[in-house]
Amino acid sequence: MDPFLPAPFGAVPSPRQMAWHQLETYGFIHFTTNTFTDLEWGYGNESPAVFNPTTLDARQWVDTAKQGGFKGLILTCKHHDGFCLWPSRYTEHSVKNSPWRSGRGDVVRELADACREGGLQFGVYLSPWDRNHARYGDMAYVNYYRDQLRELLTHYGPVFEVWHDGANGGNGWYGGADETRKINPATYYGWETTRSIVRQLQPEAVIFSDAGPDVRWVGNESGVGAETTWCTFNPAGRYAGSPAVDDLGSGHENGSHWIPPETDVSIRPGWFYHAHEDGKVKTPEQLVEIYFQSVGRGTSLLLNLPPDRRGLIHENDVASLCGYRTMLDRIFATDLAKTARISATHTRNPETAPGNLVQDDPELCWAAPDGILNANITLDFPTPITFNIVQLKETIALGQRVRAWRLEIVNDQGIWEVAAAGTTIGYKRLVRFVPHTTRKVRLVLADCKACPVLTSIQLFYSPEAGGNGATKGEY
Ligand code: FUL
Repeated sequence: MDPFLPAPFGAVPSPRQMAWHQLETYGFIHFTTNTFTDLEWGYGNESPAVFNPTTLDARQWVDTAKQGGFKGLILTCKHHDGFCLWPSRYTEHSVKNSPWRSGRGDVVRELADACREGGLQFGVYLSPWDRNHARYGDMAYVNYYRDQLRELLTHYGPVFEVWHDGANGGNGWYGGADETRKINPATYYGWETTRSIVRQLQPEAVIFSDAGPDVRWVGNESGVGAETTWCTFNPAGRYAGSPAVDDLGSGHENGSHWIPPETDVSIRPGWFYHAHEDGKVKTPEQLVEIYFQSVGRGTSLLLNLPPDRRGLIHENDVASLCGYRTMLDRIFATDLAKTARISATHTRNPETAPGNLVQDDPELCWAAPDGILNANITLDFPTPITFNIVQLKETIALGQRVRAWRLEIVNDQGIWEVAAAGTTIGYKRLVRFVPHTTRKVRLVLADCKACPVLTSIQLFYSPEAGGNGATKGEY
């Protein structure tokens, strides 16, 4: 522990969670028999013969994700229909009985390799609910699930995230039984044991579910994080598929564990590719909006890019994603805060000077002395700046401390005026507002749970940042 820094406050991220926060955006790949049957949830009775992408190219998925600025890809190795995209030795219901690559293909291998080659992280989604498996509902299936997880976590190199979705039980084919099976999601899967398998085989991987243990669901599939986002969370009594509660987005201010939210959303209306949705791909503007409302609210963004029947990400999706990236690059091209002389009402010591906030160095921070629960940081500019976006970063390695802040400017009359305000900051907080021109800006940390510690403050100007150019809903 650095002697110049304050002691950590409350629950703090583990090293694997810190690495995950820094990814910020990564992609989801939903692909299975559904792609060929036009379904969202396969019933489990699909013949492997339907799985036959004509020109599957995992490198194209990786290239597309990289063009979007994404740092990883998570593949639906098995969705609820039970079809496996790798030749699992525990089932015949997989690519090995499909015509694709004459039954010798392995989508998991192709994507894991392409990710490694392209410098992306690779993650796995393995649906706990399996509508194909005859033994779904008893212990034999849970063992099967764990065996499959072991295959995926042993044979395909490093995995950065293991995704357990919460859809559970219901009607299905179940090896021909063709019936409805109900399980108790709180107890059936024995999650503690399954998690220990992940920890043992891939200690660096974060585990996602509705309740963590490393990353939690944001609580909706529309790409929106909560205005107030605490990474702290009380997971007691929660599990994958817990009845929906509306605290997933906001978390718990004094939560016992660090379990940050992940915002998952599809670039199309559905999670799987459907030709009839080719005209409904989200526009670059909509994706930028999602970025501001997810990453900009302290969550990570998991954006789904479903390959089509060729096994390629469709041209419309590629075009939208590139458009989104170009817009973001333009919006964040120039950090105006860098030209400021920066001072603070309270500073802990010379090592944590306020000038650190504009250095663009995640290792540096500004910190207030112990016991200081509100402080101001002032930026003086040699010439007036015009800006309409603020980006703040809290030094989350030491915990989430800020409960309320506002950004003020000196207006034409020389009076301090509020430009923006918010509650939590966390890993990253972005707020857009009407443009202001000024030579003096101050960040008022109005209410903190412990002495504040920030990593950066950045200011940008962009006429295309969206958010209706207004502060509405932001404070
Ligand atoms: C949900 C599933 O039911 C959807 O099909 C999709 O995979 C989504 C990401 O998770 O639980």
